[in-house]
Amino acid sequence: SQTATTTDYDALIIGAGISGLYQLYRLRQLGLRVRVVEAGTGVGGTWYWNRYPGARFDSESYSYGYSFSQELLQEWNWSEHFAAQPETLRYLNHVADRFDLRRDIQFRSRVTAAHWDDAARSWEIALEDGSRLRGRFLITAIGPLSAPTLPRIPGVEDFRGQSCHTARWPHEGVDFAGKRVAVIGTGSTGVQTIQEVAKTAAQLTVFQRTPNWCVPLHNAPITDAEQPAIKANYPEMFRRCQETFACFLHTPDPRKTFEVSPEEREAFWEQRYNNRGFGLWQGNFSDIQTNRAANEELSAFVAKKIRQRVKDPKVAEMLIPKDHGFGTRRVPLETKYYEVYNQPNVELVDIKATPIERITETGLRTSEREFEFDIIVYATGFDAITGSFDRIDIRGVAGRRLKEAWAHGPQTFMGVMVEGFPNMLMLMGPHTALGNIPRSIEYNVDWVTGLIGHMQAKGLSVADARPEAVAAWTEHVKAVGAGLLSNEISSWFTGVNSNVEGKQTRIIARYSGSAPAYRAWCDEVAAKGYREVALG
Ligand code: NA7
Repeated sequence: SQTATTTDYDALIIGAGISGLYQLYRLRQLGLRVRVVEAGTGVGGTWYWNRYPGARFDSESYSYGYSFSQELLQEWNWSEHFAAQPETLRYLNHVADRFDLRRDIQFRSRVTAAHWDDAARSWEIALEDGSRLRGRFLITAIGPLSAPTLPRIPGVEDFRGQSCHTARWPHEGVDFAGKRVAVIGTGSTGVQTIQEVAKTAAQLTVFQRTPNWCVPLHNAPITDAEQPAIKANYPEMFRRCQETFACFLHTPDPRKTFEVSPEEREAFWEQRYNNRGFGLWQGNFSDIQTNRAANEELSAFVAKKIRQRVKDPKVAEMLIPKDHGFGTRRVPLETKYYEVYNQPNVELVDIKATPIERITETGLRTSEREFEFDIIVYATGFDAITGSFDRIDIRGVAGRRLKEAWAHGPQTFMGVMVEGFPNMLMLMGPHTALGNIPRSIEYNVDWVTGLIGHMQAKGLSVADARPEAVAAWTEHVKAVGAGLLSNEISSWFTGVNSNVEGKQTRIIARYSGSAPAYRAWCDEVAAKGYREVALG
């Protein structure tokens, strides 16, 4: 509306997950009036929605928590090196309570539209129930993996048993005991689910389109003896996370793969395979993600492990990826995943060879067979990175739609701003460095808070990225992504989702350079007074 000149809030934040909670905390420190709108009935974001059995960290728990409060770090005890979802959700609820965040959050509030009002220099958002809110700044804390996608297979609505996407898991849980269960999808979610369901289901059938390279998580409880050492080491540990490529604890080896002898290489990989977490992926030789021959060597090592662990050689071959090398997609971490296929109650179906033709009332039908199930689990992933934006009708200056602005791939300034969408600030938006997500989030939030604080100090109310800054950033994103094997492979890293119209071709969806390089760029923009941003 042309007449409205006041705003209800200084800032509206969409989402009460890890980024929304911390952004609220930081903006309060600036004295801003902030409202968080959250679709769920509670805080936690990813950890609120993804309640499927076996959901847990693949990053070390202590490296994943917030780092901004010494008191919080010292009072919270993680129970395992890789905590399970219920514990993480408890942690995020604890954070919300401890910092009294809930009074500024409204739940059950899904945002359907967000429109920039040039006259009022503010954003107006609409909720599903028709209500509207206004705010000077619009901060999207909507997560890179929050728009779940069901498979585009005919008959999905016909199934009469229980069916569920992993990211829309019922709060009361699902009992698999004695049931005939299908799991569709073998990404990191599918792998975690399958391990768990196989324990109680009468019969588990896994429908696999593309196998992934999975390696052992090696989870363990944190002992009473370890706890104080972890707490004493926090500053050093977070410093290490800031130095690594993607903020994980694992440091790459500076050597190149073929600089060491085959025996030494084998021993090095063996050691990494037997260690906790992402070591084999993030802590490998420096050329493993760029040198094809090196990557093939490593892939052969992991293939050998799969063959050793799966008894039926035919099944083992089905589980070994043939179309992409190790680490070129997100590496699922597992706990006895491969051994599941040695169980008599578990069957693996290759749906590249025999595609699912239809979901039926009683199960599903492949090109070869009819199956009956009590439960179908869809572990089919997300319309990643841009998908969470696409489902909100976001319009900037002159009513321009964000979805159209990004029709040929996202264009942003540092993944935080979009030209023509003033005062919209994205946390974990496209072309941001992802990696160990809370580490990246804290940086993003601090940067956004810095910009808003700067504007506040100078009495400015509108910020828009300059077109040349967007062009330079988009070029930089392309440049740092060149030569990375992962950018030549279809996955959510490259914006491909077979279940979403128009997302069949690869794009560069995320910033694939190093986190330190990302931060250096953003730090410099702030240090030089935000010259790349038109402020008014
Ligand atoms: P992913 O990694 O995108 O995995 C989705 C899985 O579902 C993958 O195996 C897909 O096969 C499969 N899929 C998707 N659509 C279909 C259809 N239509 N038919 C059969 N199979 C299908 O999602 P996740 O939830 O596992 O993980 C996402 C991220 O969340 C993860 O990387 C972590 O960072 C947290 P495909 O490989 O496409 O052939």
